[in-house]
Amino acid sequence: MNSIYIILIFVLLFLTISNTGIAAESGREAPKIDKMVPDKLKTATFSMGCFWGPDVIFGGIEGVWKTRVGYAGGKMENPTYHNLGSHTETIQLEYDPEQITYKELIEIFFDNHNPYRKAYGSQYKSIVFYHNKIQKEIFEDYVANLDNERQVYTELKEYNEFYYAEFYHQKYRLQSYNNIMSELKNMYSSDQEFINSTLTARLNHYVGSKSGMDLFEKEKEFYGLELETIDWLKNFIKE
Ligand code: MHO
Repeated sequence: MNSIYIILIFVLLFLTISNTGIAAESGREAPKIDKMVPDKLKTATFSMGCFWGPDVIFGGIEGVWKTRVGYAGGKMENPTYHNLGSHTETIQLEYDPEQITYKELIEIFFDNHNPYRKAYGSQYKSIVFYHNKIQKEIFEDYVANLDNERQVYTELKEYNEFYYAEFYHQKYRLQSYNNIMSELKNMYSSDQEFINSTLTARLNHYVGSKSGMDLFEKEKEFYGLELETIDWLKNFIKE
């Protein structure tokens, strides 16, 4: 008999705790698109100049679900923007290989920076960090088949460690749009969630490039944004 009461008390206690948990979270509803992220994502890591640009570009690629910027390739632990050591500005992506291939990502990588120029310093080097043998071979094949004689300065390195850049560098272009940011603040409970959100990756692409209308039209119902914001974006995106 006694044990039944004890169990009952625990059940009630659990219900109370879980309820306050939900209540505390009320008003914070992650956008639907962030719940649609496929399970089996793969990671790609590239350095291609200032990381703000590639964050905008890859954020608008269908099949790329997450982007984040940071530092990689150097020796120092916990680098920061103003104390980089030998690290390089780097973008890291999570993509669905059934929607986009690594070869296609490599194409985007080459099309969006100049791999034929030697970088002035380690901060802006061109690097492909491969996560496995297949990625390495795809990169090597791609370079071997470039039909020109110019020297490619892109380095090929085995992926080792990626340090997140400071929050203000993440989805950098998006962060300057206060109208959208104030709405987003109600959707995420941490910086980490904001950084790794598909919605923020997409929005950063739209405001940073004024393009991506097709993807916008396709996905906008899953963004969970106010109608006013959707209309504002529709006008803002040019193509
Ligand atoms: N200092 C350059 C590049 C910034 S990027 C994070 C600029 O202000 O545009 O290296």
